[in-house]
Amino acid sequence: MTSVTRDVFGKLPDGRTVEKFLLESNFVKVQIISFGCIITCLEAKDRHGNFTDIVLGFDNLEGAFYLSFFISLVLWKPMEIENGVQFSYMSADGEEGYPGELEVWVTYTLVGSELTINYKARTSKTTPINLTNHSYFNLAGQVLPVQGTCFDLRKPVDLGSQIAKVKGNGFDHNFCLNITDKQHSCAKVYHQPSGRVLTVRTTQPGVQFYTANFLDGSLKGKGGAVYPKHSAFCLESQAWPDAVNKPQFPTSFLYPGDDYDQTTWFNFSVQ
Ligand SMILES: *[C@@H]1O[C@H](CO)[C@@H](O)[C@H](O)[C@H]1NC(C)=O
Ligand SMILES: *[C@@H]1O[C@H](CO)[C@@H](O)[C@H](O)[C@H]1NC(C)=O
Ligand SMILES: *[C@@H]1O[C@H](CO)[C@@H](O)[C@H](O)[C@H]1NC(C)=O
Ligand SMILES: *[C@@H]1O[C@H](CO)[C@@H](O)[C@H](O)[C@H]1NC(C)=O
Ligand SMILES: CC(=O)N[C@H]1CO[C@H](CO)[C@@H](O)[C@@H]1O
Repeated sequence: MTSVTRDVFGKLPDGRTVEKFLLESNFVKVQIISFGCIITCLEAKDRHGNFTDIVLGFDNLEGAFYLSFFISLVLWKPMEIENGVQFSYMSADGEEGYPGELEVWVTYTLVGSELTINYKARTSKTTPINLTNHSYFNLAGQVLPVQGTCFDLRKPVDLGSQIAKVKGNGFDHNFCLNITDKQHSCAKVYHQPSGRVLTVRTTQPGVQFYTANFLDGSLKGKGGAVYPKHSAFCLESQAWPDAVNKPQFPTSFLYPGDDYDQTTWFNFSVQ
């Protein structure tokens, strides 16, 4: 049984209210705000049953980050649903240069140890759509095998020493998933000291693996915590880079009358 509680998170500079939703199961507590649908806090049990927040973030809206770093974020309209919350947004024709009025729904549900994120959209004109877009390094459309490279993460590796093998700052790359089913396993990350395991499944064709290469310890996060380089990772399920120009890639276009429907499952367990 998941409880859902709703409260005020803060106010935007223009006075609009940002709400927060706390979803709580016996295994996971997650807080999501209506500004950018951001997960501001996610607590998962370790092998001793202790909850700890395992996402980076900031205590409040004033925590410069949300406002100055993510100024392209928008305020979504929230609705409480069973086991979760659904956010909707109407993107006007031409917003950020994209054609069509796009109605978007993002739904977070928590059941037991698993957090599910479903993305749905409808458009009035044909448009590419990629709801987890962040301006990260782009592989420029070349699909290469990972075998024999530092990118071969198909078998477990020690993340700290693997990052050192990547040229440049660390991982910030799209991995092309080998889709055999509508829903497929995408990643498993194990933290030995706490016993926590994060497994990710998705319906999306790719995942951007990012190892927080641009954090440098200058940002002050929750409770004054300092976030150094490589102190976190992101697993962003997404369309492959440059799919709009590559007909051989899984399509990222949404056509009028069709439904965009993508889901990612984050399962927090212990081992
Ligand atoms: C985990 O919980 C146990 C039992 O409540 C407690 O004794 C222990 O100190 C906690 N460990 C940490 C790291 O918080
Ligand atoms: C993709 O998966 C199929 C079925 O498991 C396998 O036969 C094929 O070799 C895989 N392709 C790549 C590029 O790994
Ligand atoms: C999707 O967004 C990612 C960034 O998260 C970007 O690298 C990729 O090029 C985008 N793909 C498309 C088809 O827009
Ligand atoms: C989450 O992962 C655990 C451990 O692998 C598994 O027992 C559980 O069934 C998973 N939950 C769901 C909803 O798939
Ligand atoms: C492909 C794509 O959508 N790129 C955009 C991702 O987001 C950044 C920052 O908002 C834009 O500058 C890119 O154009």
